[in-house]
Amino acid sequence: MTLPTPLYVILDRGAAGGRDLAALLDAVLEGGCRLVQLRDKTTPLNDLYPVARALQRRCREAGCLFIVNDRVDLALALEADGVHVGQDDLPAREARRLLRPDMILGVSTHDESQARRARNDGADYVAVGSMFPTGTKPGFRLVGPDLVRRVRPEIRVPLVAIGGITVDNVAEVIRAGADAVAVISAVCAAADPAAAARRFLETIRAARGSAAL
Ligand code: TZP
Ligand code: MG
Repeated sequence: MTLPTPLYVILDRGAAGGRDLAALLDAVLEGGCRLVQLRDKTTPLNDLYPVARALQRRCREAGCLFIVNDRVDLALALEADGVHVGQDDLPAREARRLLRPDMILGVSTHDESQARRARNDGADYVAVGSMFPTGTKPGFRLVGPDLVRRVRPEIRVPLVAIGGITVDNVAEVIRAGADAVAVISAVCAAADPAAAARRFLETIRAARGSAAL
């Protein structure tokens, strides 16, 4: 699988700070993002379902992939484009077994052996982080762009860098070999999320151009 876009925006209710997720999604789409994840660790599933359904519909209209964080059951019920699991969620191998074959499986990893296992368990993309310190994930493990550099040669599935990524440091992780970057606060908590998404895409494009030189 190849990721259709290098910018992966994670819609996180906490980071959105009370802003409506549908409005946030519209802004992110306007900014050019075509890969979105819903991450909501607190809303009861019964309440989250209709919200997720509405966001998914909007993504479909816009030609944007819609991935569900943590919950394989929700992803299956929605027939979402995919699900993203971490090291504390349903094991990736089990998620892969439950998902439809065409659904995307993303897995969060924090070292080489986790990245290898994720790939072997059927991940379509492997997320690595945290690239930089972040206030969004308590207890984050700081691995830096160096982990991207180390796993790049042996992990052939797309690598998504995550954690503390901003427009100012995104070029560094792209040059380290990341295919895409996943961001929460730098877009969801931005005063102008559409402009933030646009600036990310421009900066990533420029970094890719200079990496190829
Ligand atoms: N996994 C590793 S770091 C992180 C997650 C979910 C948080 C990313 O959020 P931000 O605000 O982009 O640093
Ligand atoms: Mg998780």
